[in-house]
Amino acid sequence: MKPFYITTPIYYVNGRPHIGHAYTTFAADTLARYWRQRGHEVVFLCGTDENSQKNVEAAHKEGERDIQKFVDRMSAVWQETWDSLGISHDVFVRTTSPEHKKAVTALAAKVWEAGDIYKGVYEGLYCVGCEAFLTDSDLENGLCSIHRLPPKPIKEENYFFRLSKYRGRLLDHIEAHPKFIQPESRRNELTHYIANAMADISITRQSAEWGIPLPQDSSQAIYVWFDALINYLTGVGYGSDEKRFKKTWPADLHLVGKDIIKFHCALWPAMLISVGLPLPERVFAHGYFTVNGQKMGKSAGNDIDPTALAKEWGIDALRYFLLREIPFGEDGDFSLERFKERYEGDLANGLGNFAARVLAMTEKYLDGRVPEVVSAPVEDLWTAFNDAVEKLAFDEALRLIWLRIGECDRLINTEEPWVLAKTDKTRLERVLYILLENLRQVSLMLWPIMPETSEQILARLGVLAIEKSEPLSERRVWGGLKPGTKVKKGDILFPKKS
Ligand code: ME8
Repeated sequence: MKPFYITTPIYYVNGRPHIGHAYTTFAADTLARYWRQRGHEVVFLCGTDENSQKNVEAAHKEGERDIQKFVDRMSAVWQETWDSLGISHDVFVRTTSPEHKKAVTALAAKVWEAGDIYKGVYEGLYCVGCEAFLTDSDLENGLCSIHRLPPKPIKEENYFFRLSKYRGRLLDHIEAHPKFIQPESRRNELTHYIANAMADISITRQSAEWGIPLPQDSSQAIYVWFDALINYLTGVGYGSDEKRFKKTWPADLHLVGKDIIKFHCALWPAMLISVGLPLPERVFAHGYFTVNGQKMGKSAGNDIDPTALAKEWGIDALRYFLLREIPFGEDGDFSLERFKERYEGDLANGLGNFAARVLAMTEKYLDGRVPEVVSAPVEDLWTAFNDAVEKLAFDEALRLIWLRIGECDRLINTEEPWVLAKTDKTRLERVLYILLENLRQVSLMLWPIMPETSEQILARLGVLAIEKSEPLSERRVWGGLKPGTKVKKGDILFPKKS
């Protein structure tokens, strides 16, 4: 069976990862874990985009003349960051690796043979921040609307890709495959762009001191986006391991921010059609978030380091916050104040308190033993939960879980187990079973989003960790918590900070 193949963008190494990069990567990690938990083979790709002028400038700024040394050092920082944040990627691509370079050269040669590359003169405004030529609609008062810097006027002879030739085919594909670009607002944006604005694109730079040379004219370096997009192929064996490549490609999901949707939904599919490869199934663009209402960035000095936050509050709390707070696909805002509110309210007083209460009462009134199974008194949540995750509505998926936690809290308050312990042991056992089994169900559901917390609760419930157990289809059935199992309360899951 074909593995579920999911990718994040490969990030530039001109700086360290900030919380915006962690956002995309956590979302992709959640989906990778979601499918693994459901028994699918998954290939989850991350990486670094290294042949970029931005990286050269960053190296120079640090006084580093050896660009390769600089990107080696920075790529390691990105890899270490993802490792320390528990990202479960299977592949980490680097675009300065010999395999990637070789495959990019081979693919460019194929596009050339297809007659899709021609020599021309480019005159226009280039923004190094975007690594893109800008059009009028990208400018505000003469500055790049994203980077707020004046673009560089460039006039040079270079090579063009016949992107406009693919207009009709791209539009047909988008129409025939409603899932290809999501959410729908982005799909409409792209359809409009492809139909009205998309033009041939220059895919080489004349004087680039850094980059992969064009095989047919080595005085020119291949444009960083043309090179970077190909990572999604080279990361799974294109040009080096055909068997692996055939098994894995096409990607099931490219996860990107809305800033780079045009590259992924116009240039990239056109390149693939040009060389006769199938297109990715789905590209999903999430929104951008600000920090305390301000655009996040190095120059603004407000880019937030995800590792520092995770160290203080825990990785799972950060994952929870980002995926719960900002509806995936929409823009949002990050503030420490909101983060603390959700930490206290949803995690410490919500999930953490629910788990602690149920486990403590079982210890206290039932000697820590799971009572007899009670048949399902509540509606099955799984279908709604799975639907939400599969449409990448992570906030909705989490809201459903927290509604269930709220129902359980109300059950505790109305049944008052501490009274039942003295008056009605049978009823007490029934109530506690329902609560314990709900806690188990909720933990199984939470695993892709908050893996560590989920494992901790499952361990306290005396059941197996996710990866060591039977398939989820069996585990998720109500009544899986076996009578007699010993449970323990354990430490506080989300300690309060003040
Ligand atoms: O564009 N909010 O790399 P990049 C949400 N190398 N997400 C954000 C964000 C924010 N404020 N800031 C950044 C590149 N991101 C290319 C990609 S892929 C073939 C090449 C995330 O380092 C979001 O995923 O500039 C965005 O698309 C990405 O970082 C841009 O990362």
